Parts: sequence; C-alpha cells; structure tokens
Amino acid sequence: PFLLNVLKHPSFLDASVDTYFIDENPHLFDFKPSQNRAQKLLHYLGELKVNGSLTPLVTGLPPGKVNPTIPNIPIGTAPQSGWRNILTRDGPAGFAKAVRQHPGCLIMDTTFRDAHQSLLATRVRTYDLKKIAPYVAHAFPNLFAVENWGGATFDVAMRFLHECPWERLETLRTLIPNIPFQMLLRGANGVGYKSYPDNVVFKFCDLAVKSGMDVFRVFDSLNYLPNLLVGMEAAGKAGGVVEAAISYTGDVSEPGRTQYDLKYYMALAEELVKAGTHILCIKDMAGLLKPQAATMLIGALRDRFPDLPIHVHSHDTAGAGVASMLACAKAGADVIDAAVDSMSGMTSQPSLGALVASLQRSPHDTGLTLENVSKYNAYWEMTRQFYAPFESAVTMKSGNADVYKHEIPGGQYTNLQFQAFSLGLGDKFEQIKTMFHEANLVLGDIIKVTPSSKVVGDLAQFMVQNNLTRKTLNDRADELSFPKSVVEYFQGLIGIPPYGFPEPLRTKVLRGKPKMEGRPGAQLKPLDFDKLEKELEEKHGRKPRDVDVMSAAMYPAVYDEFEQFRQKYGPVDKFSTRIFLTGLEVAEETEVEIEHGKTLALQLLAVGKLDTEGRREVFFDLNGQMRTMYVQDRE
Ligand code: 3PY
Ligand code: ZN
Repeated sequence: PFLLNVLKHPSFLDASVDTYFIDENPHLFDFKPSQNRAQKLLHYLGELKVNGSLTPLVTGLPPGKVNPTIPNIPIGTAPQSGWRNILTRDGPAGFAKAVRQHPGCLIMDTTFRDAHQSLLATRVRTYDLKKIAPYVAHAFPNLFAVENWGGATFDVAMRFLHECPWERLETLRTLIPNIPFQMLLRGANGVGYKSYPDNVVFKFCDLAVKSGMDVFRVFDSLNYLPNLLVGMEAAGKAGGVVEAAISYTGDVSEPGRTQYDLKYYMALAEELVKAGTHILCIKDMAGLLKPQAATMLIGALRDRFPDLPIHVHSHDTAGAGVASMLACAKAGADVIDAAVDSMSGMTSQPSLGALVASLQRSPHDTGLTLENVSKYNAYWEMTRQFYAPFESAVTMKSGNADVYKHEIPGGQYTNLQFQAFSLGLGDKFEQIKTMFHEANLVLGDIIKVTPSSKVVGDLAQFMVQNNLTRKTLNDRADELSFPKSVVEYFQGLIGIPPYGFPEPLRTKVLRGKPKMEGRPGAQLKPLDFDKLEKELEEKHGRKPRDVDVMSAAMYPAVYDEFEQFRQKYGPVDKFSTRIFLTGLEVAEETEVEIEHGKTLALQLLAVGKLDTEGRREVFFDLNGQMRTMYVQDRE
C-alpha cells in the first residue's frame, strides 16, 4: 500500500517531487499492516453479542433507548468571545484580575467532570460530550469555565471507556474555543493516587496546556503544603492559570471544632497566596460547608484578600448546596460551581438552573439565561438515561444530612454505598458510615479526599470486618495486619497531615518499616521519558505520541491494556453509547463515523449456533456487504 500512497501523492503526480520527498513525507513509508478499523469494530460487536459487555455494567439496568435532542445553534456563526479570549489576550494574571473585577457571580459548569464522576461512576463518554459541546460554546460564553478533565476522568477513560483522555481534551477544545477549560489536579499525585516524580507532574501540566487546558485546580489530600506547591509550580510553569485549592473539612461554624477552624484555613490561604496562586479555591468535596460556615469563611477570605478571585466548589450531599452557594456569592465569592439541573443534586454539585434563577437581577447575576439552561438540561436528562448501568441513584434516592457526621466525599459515598448494596450488605451501609467517622478519628481527624479518603474507607471496612472499635484497634494495633493503604499512610507516602500522625499508633502500625521524611515526590528519581517511549514502541509495535507516554507514566498497566484493546477492537469510542455498552440487537443498524466524513453503516444480521469448537459465527452487513466472523463463546 505504501507504493500506491506514493504514486497517488499530489506532489508525485504533478512531478514536483524532489530528492527530499522521502524525508518530508515519512508517513508514506510507514509499513504498519493496514488497520482495517471496520473489521475490528465488527469484532467488538461480535464479542459483545456472544459474550456480553466488555465493560462492567454496575447496576444491571440497561442503557435507555432514547434520542436526545441537540439544541440548535446559529449556522455558520462563531460563538461569542468569552473568558478564554480574555485569558489568551491578558495571560493568567490579567485573567484573574478581570475575573475579580467582574461585578456578577460567575459559574463554572462541572457537568463534563465532577457531576458524572459523582453520579455515574465517571462513565460519560466523549461521544456524548462532543454532541452538546458546540451548544455550550454558543449558549454560555460567559461561563467562567467548563470543568471537563482530571480527577477520575483520566484513568476511567482508558480503563472502562477504552478512549484516550487526551483526545477528549483536544476534541472538546476545537468545539469550545471561547470558554476556559478547568481540570482537577491532585497536586503531586497528578491524576493518580500516589506521588509521582516531579518531572512527571511538570511534563503532565505542560502537555495538558498544549492539549487545550487552561485552569488547574490544584489540591492535596492532606492539605500538605509541599505537595500543593509542586502542583502549583507545575501548572504555572506550563502557562496555566493556577487555582490553589484548600480542601475543606469539619465545620468552621461549630465553636468546639478547633482542628479545622477559621484560623487554620486563613493560615493555609496565606501560604497559597504567598506562593502566587492566581485564584484561591475552597474545595468542599463532601458538601460540609453549611450556609453559615460559608458566610464566615468566604467573608473572612474576602476581607483579608480583597484583590484575589475566590472560587468555591461544593457537593449537594445533604441538600444544602444551593443555600451554601448563595451564601458564598453574597459573602464575596467570584465563582461558584454548579452542574446542569438533570446532573445535579445529591453527591453532585448544586443545580445550575436553581442558582441562575436565584441570582437573577441581583448584584450577583450569573449572566446565564434560564432559557438556555433549560435546553441544555433537556439534553442531559435524556443522555443520562444511556448511563443507567452506572446510576448511583439506583440505591440513593435523596440527600442525607448524615454527611456532616461521616464526612465522606461525594464520589466515594456512592462507591461505598454501591459496594455495600451489591454485596447484599445494604443494611451494613449505616455501619460503614459510622465506622468511616471512627476510622477518621483513629487516623487523627484528617482531610478526606482522593487519595486520603481511600485510606479512611479501607480502614473503616477493615474495622467492620474485624469487629474493631477505636479502642480495640488502638489496643491491638501491634498485632493487626492493616490494609496496605493504611500502612503507607503512616509511612508518609502521601504526605503529612496538618496535625501530624497519631502516636503511639503510628509506631505500632509501622513496626520498624521506613518512614518518609518530608515530601514523598522529592525522593523519587526523575522518570526517563525517552526510555519509556522506546519500551512502549517495542511492546505495542507503534510509535506512541508524547501524550501516550504520559498516560503510561501515570498508569503503566492501565495504559498497556488500553493500547492492546485499541489495537484489537479499533476506535470503539466512535460507537454511540448504547451500542458501545450493549451492542446491536439482531436486525438493528447503526452508523459509526470513524473519521470526519468517513461513516460505516453496520447491521447485525444473525448469530449462528455453537459449533464443535465452541465458537459462533456472527453475520453482519457492513456498508451493504456481508461480513462474517467466528467468536469464541466463553459461556
Ligand atoms: C478527585 O480527586 O477525583 C476528586 O474529585 C476529589 O474531590
Ligand atoms: Zn468535587
């Protein structure tokens, strides 16, 4: 085929070929076997038909058979310029200044990231984001940002959706040129669950900016300043807007709670401002910031830092989210987070429509119209039905003010609940919540967010399984075999909690195991990216992009599996969501646009009987021609 490519090349045909032709067109001499994407996609559908979904369908409910309406946008007109145009023109510092000077209260829409991370196990696919993205660009040019990347989206994209997280970012960037994009960066943990060498975090941010990212919300799961500073520096050096986040826990409005009182938060804010953050975020990952606490905390920050933009993030777990965000707006927050109505509430963010309506015609008007929110909402109400297999609402029907006691973050709450229910231990969930509270106290009353929340969750489950109380755990700590995450926490592998590690528990758990002094990442050897690139090329027979090398640096095993899957089954991210999850019914047809302007028409014709070798023949129509294949039946 390479010869044909050369012979058909325009420069060859018009005889303008010079001696540099080969050097300048190396892609024409790429001898990789032809990809036959269509055959691979049929192979995927055949597998799905014979052996069931290749992705765990958590709730057992089928994806809805719906056809979401995509609201119209004016044809042939570019979207109005937005905050991203200001960022491009004035740079991060100028952008931050303009945000602070803006009179109303701006909104960040979390629908593309945290909303589905918290309600649908992070399963929303690029396919569905892409369809509504042009509408977002046209209808909401005055959004502060669209949060669409980072957190759990990075590994879930590869692990369960079999799609490249970087391609998602690049695709959305071309469709939404006018609104800033925001991501959640776990400080020195990047988008993973552990510390990475510094050069990995720096290069990650650099590639993210090059792929279209603008604003980096940087947090650390223990509010450990050295970890936070690495993330901030990496984001800033890459040219991004630095939004340092203080993870909020406890209750500043409760006089008895002295560990996480106003003084604690103000002192940390002082450090982050000193380190040059462009924006300060209060990140309330569990939804603990009650309205009166919001008034106190945001009010105090506003007074102390009159020129600094303040951005508040919360979850609606108890049901007080809208009230709290209104209190934040009144107390002087510049930006608040909301999710579109049909993807809001409970462990997700408070409702966009409710906030837009509540702030209309006030000094904090969001600049968004309810009419546009309503069309956006209708799209998501339908689209959400595709994700019924991942709905946390199967078990969770309402908000629950227990969260003020157990302090479980939004994303983790639904996970723990689901685990309990799927193990038939639904009645144990109450006990797990109670134990989460106890486990937190055992560890020293810490901030709980990825990955420290996992440590607390693991310890809680361990305590339930072993019938331990806080007292018996402390008494027997030198003989118990604690979960790995708990041991590593005491070793200092994710950092140091604000009030240190509880003793003598730490010594009893570690029993002589090494302790990390200071920042974990500072002691890791820089990663050799060239070497990793060569290894990947050898392993997968294809030269990886630099973003692929970064995916492998963050998640080596997950990346390898993703790459193998992609080579075996082709661009499955191009299937519509229902077909991707459960495949075709017999006689059903679907169209797949595998690249711009190249569409395959596929129909499943029949599935044959089991043959003597345990296989079934599957019959398809591909663009009017019959194709068949054998699939091993694993039943
Ligand atoms: C994440 O780290 O993914 C979070 O959403 C933390 O709140
Ligand atoms: Zn969140």
